[in-house]
Amino acid sequence: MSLTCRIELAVAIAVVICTCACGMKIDFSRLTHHRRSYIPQKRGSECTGNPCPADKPFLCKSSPTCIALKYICDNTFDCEDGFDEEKSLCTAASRPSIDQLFNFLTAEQQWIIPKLFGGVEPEFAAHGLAVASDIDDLSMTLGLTPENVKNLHKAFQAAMEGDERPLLAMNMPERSWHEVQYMLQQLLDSGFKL
Ligand SMILES: [Ca+2]
Repeated sequence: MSLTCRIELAVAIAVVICTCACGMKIDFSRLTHHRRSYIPQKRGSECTGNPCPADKPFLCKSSPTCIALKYICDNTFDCEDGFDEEKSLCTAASRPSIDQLFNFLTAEQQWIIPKLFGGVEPEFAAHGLAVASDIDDLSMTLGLTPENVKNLHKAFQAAMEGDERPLLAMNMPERSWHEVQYMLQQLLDSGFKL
């Protein structure tokens, strides 16, 4: 993902959170105009929109400080509360989008959902992959079995080593290999840990 895209995504997250200074959970579905059925929604009547100027559109969470886009996720705390460097915000900003992950998981769902994601809905798995920091985090979010966790380790290892055989043993169709390897590598490159 290009820097521009990452910044746009970070801003989208920020707008979702910051235009509504009500302490809400992030509504990730709004980042991708995707279905929102599984994301808890809560909107307070006191939400009035983002008060920041156009050149500093990012509003910190617990202070009225506005900062420029270039200071989001740049490893320096610019918000007093550190919100511009918050882990979940920066993780989501660098990952493949939820729509990309959803489309990928839907295309591969016959084998990948039962083997790696405990049979959950592709939508739920996509959300988990977009925000989890590592396999343990993902496992807790999705309620995965030890078998799923073992398979996830094998799958990421296979992608890193360029060896499709462990995935073929999980019923991955041979034609899916390059797409699967690409997506798993994208997740690793964006900071997803094993
Ligand atoms: Ca910063």
